[in-house]
Amino acid sequence: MCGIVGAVAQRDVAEILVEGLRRLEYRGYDSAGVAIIDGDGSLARVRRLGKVKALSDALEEAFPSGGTGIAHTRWATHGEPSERNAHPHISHEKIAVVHNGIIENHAPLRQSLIAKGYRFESETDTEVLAHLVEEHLKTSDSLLAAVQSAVPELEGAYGTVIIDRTDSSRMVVARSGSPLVIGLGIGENFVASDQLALLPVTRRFMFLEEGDVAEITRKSVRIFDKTGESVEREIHESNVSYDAGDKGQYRHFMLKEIHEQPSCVYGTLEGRVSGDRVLDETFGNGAADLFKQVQHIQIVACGTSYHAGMVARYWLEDFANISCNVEIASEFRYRKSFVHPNSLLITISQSGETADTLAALRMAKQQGYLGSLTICNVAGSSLVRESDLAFMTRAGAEIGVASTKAFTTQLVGLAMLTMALGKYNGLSGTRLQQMGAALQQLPGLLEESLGLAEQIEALAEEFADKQHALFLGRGDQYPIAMEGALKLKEISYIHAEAYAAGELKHGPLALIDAEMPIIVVAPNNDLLEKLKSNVEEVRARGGILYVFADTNAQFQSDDTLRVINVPHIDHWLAPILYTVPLQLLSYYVAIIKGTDVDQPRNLAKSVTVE
Ligand code: F1P
Repeated sequence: MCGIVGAVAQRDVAEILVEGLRRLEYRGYDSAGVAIIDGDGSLARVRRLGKVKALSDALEEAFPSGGTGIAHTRWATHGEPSERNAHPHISHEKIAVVHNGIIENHAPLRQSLIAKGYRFESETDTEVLAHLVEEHLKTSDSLLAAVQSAVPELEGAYGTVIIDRTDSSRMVVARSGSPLVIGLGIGENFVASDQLALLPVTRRFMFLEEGDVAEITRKSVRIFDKTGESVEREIHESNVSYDAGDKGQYRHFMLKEIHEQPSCVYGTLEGRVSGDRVLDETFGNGAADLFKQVQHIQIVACGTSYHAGMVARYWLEDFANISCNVEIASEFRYRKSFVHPNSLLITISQSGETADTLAALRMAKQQGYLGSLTICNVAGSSLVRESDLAFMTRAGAEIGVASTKAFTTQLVGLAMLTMALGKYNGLSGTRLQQMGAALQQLPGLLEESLGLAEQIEALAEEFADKQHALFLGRGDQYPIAMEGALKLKEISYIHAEAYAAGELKHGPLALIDAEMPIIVVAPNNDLLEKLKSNVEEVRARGGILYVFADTNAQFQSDDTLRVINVPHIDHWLAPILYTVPLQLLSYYVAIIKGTDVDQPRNLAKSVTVE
């Protein structure tokens, strides 16, 4: 979603800001802008609808000089995507503001500011913030004090950076609900909504906490918590490596990330599984004590991460003998749910910043859970910091908006959790040994499954003119069918639905005809024979089937059924392996359709508003 970059330096910062925005492009946005206090103390603001490239082209002719500036990529919430609604927003050519999140009480604030004589140029909630700070500045002796007195009036979520044209020595930042990280340089300091934006200029970061307001100058950072107390925040040395321009040999980040899965899975397992044992410490300090007490699990997540949770429910109940519920975070957070005794709350999120998931965690903390664990790919993210335990997937930065390697490594984390909990709940030593061995084989099998790319690329031709597609699976492959359908929707814009194959006759069979491709995930498990019957039901009604099947599943290709053989795997881990061909299918269909694979329309990588 929206991205923020800010800088206070001696050197000109325009290029640093634009490069920062470029590194945040993957998050999804529709317009971009910068504001810089130039040498003669005026505000130079440039905004463009569309890509950061359009902004940098506009800036190319005369890069505004100046060492203090803010920049933003906007993902529209209030007001259409347009140059007028793009950030930064300005009050009286004096205050400039960039903002992530939503100011929920923007309407009454707007009315009261209009009554005080402020004129609004945009339809955004953010412009309220610019005028509000200017109003408070009239009765405050510094920008910091003005922001501190303005923020209690705000309802909703914000990560914001504010500069004042009349004082280029500082910027003031505030965080509530939208992440901000301060990057520490030598004689210069920075801020961003994601450390990736600042990696070219620093590796030293301080993560702001909820309610923090900070004043950043070239040589100092002063942070105040929500009570106004001066506080210190720990400095983290980042080891994230990411070159925004580096897709390597690949045409898109998504394809690169699909191909990285064997090594990411290997990295996620490394040093954490030995024989039949998953080291409890992998989940954080105190995990063993907590795991021994767990009798129930509640999983909360959104989108692709929710599908990982759905797979985990099968595993946790089948192997670890622990009851488990899974719910979409935006639903969970707004209803009263029953908390079973000794329940562990698990959140799953690639970004660690998803607003609904974070809100669900915060709500659950008041409800008597034994503790909370997050499965996450971003160290230092809000979910990681606010959860009791964290399992870090080691997928590396995922740039493609549609999640791929983050998903498969989440599943690896959940598989390891199943073993770790199973150990305390009657999972036999022999089975644990087999599971450990199967995990170790997974990277190699994933590599093998990538060998299907050429075959799937050819197959994709048959999908490109379709309007709809149906995905079918049973048991722990049902969520994989859902994930396959989501991927196809996200990047090819083809309408796709997933059904548990047993549900076919309860409705979707009515849709079957030769225009509706039906994709089936068919590993060689206990449900294979049932699934075969479902396949016949579709065939009998003229449907065209594409079956991703275990080499031993004995499906025969013919005019109405195409078999794509997937390597044989311990059926436990089949959901991870079968994800890969479905990712490849949506990728190649999207390529034929010519969509923006890495940044699909209307979607964002980090969904920091609800
Ligand atoms: C959830 C999610 C992703 C999806 C996209 C938008 O995010 O729905 O699954 O691929 O990036 O957000 P998260 O909670 O896993 O970060």
